[in-house]
Amino acid sequence: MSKKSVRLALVGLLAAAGMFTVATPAAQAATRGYADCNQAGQVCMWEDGGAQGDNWVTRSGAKTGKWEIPAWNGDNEISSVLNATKYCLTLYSNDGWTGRTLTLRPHTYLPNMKTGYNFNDDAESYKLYSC
Ligand SMILES: [Ca+2]
Ligand SMILES: [Ca+2]
Repeated sequence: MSKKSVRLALVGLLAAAGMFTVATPAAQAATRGYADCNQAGQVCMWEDGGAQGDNWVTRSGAKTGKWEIPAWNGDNEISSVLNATKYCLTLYSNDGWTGRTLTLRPHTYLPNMKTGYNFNDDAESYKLYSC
């Protein structure tokens, strides 16, 4: 079973147990699209190519730093990335800023990591830094 299937099954179980209410689509936050992310000068990462699917990461470009991609909300899922900040963005294939890396220069968009980058569904943590 894929991680996504496990996640969906878990949500179903918890909902069936009455532990929480499943939000209707209208109640969920709108997925952040390419245009909004670009205009805001942020880092955004999406489940699918072309800035589609779940928007797992939205990070301000106001300051540098290191962040985890949450284990059940983005790890090994990212297929497109926009770095609309003035900083360099390095993706790491493992938690804790370890493993293989892929670096995006400032103002760079990778619309489809399935082709050519050898990093599809691979990123688990990331860093923003001056370069
Ligand atoms: Ca993906
Ligand atoms: Ca992670």
